Amino acid sequence: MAFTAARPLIPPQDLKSFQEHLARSKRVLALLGAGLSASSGLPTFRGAGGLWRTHDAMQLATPEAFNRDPGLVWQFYSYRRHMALNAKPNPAHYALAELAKKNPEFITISQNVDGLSPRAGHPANQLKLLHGSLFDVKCSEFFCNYLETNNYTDPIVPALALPTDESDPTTNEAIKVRELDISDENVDLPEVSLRDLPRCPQCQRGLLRPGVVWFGEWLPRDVQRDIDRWTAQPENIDLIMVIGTSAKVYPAAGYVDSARNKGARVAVVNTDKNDAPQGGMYTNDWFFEGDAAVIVPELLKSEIGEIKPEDMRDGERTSV
Ligand code: BV8
Repeated sequence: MAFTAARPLIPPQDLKSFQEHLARSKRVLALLGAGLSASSGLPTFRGAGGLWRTHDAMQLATPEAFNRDPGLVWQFYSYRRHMALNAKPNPAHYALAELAKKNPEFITISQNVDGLSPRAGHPANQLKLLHGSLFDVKCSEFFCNYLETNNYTDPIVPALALPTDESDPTTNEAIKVRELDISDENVDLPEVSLRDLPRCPQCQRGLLRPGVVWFGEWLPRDVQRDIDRWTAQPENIDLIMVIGTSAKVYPAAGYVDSARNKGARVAVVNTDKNDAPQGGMYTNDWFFEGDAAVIVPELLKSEIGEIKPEDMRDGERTSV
């Protein structure tokens, strides 16, 4: 999918004042949400009314849903793994990675579990994956600490393979398999039985579950500690960029106010003018309305130059 960067309508005076502030900024934060990956073809949580098939996506992202129907929850996550593996980081992912390479005091807090920022080469020590990753799996047994990172096997077990439609007349080859989009409620979901779900190789008892943070679960302590240590340093925070997030989920959304309390100016990038952080917008803040994949590279160009297609080398796609 070619990313033709249409010349965005960023008001020149806003672009100028933002880039002047960025040039002066030493300690910078970014808070990322699903909107950052929207132009990579990945649905946001709010997109499609927050539904996956007929289910509230936020309800599926809970330990209760997994205990009730682990097959359905695994179909939801296997689908998202498949989509993310077949998506590509966009220029905004690369631009943020470039700024991180240039400024070691630029810390990025991501709510995204899609793996696109790591694949864009974002330095891992400056990228805080607050809600985990689709490509980590762990045992669901309370007393088992089994964790496997960077599992890109797709599907993770044969029973989670996407149903296909071999009768698609539009194909010219003899048998061209077309994967069916199971996020569409009109597509039948294959039966998945408990014994076909991924099992923990360590305790041999528990089911494996996606290595993401579900609602009602604590955030990864080490990640939260790292962020809190960095924000608690005596120096001011000069800027926080709030990119493609509705900033409604906590504790993640709370970092906007913590940065503000440390002197930060706020720059929001969002397609929806109404999706400003709950604390509201102050006079010397910026709201850049539009597609993050187009606006973010433009905003950061003064610091990192142009993001050219040849710069967009996609990293971690080991097993596809
Ligand atoms: C916890 C991983 C302690 C899984 C996720 C304080 C107040 C109120 C509630 C709470 C509170 N503290 C805690 C809570 C409860 C809860 C919470 O916040 N609930 C919300 C719904 C009110 N928080 C928790 O449960 C957290 N844990 O608090 O533990 C505890 C422990 C025990 C008991 C009690 C408490 C855990 C939260 C983490 C949950 N896991 N993800 C998975 O992904 O499946 S959250 C998940 O949803 C995402 O990670 C993200 O955080 C959130 C979705 O938000 P966004 O990413 O912003 O996406 P969204 O679709 O909403 O918006 C997209 C935006 O992009 C829009 O603004 C749109 O306009 C814009 N956009 C679209 N296209 C583009 C674009 N912008 C630019 N360009 C585009 N092209």
